Amino acid sequence: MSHPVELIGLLLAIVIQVIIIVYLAKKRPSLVKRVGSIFAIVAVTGIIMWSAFEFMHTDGSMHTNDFMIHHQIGVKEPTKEVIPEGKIFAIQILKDSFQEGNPDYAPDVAVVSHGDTIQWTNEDSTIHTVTSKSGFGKIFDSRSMNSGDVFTLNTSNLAVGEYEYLCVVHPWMVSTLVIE
Ligand SMILES: [Cu+2]
Repeated sequence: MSHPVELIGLLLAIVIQVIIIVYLAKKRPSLVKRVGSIFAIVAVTGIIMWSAFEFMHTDGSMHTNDFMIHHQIGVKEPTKEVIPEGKIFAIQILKDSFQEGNPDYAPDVAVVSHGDTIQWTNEDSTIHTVTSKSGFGKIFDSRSMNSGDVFTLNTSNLAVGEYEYLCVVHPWMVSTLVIE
């Protein structure tokens, strides 16, 4: 689930209803059946609406749910388009690279000029990362990259030298970045 806040809210609503039903079962058994069925309808409606919102959000075409999320976790800043300075150097995360032994990052050793912008594109069907081996992501880390995602790294903030990097999901995927 991508929205833990909503999930907690839903669970809380269910727990509260259960507590009320248990309480009524002790005090007024005759009321339980009626109250119980109302709660059941409310719960089912809630779950349907919740998954509908979830669907609309993943779909990306409707933004009704964005309004709700903003209220819960604060308004997201619109992502700014980063205009890279210097050349762009493309590295592919190859298809089927998740399988141990297959070629992973291409080129395996990327030699770039200081100031170049590197763009890793995940051309595989599964999640990968681009994570500096040194400090385990301390120098650079793409975090989870879904299929089709692009990770951009501006090398002007990095020192000249050799950097090994790996995929934390498939640690046998190791390649080298050389900044000259
Ligand atoms: Cu991977």
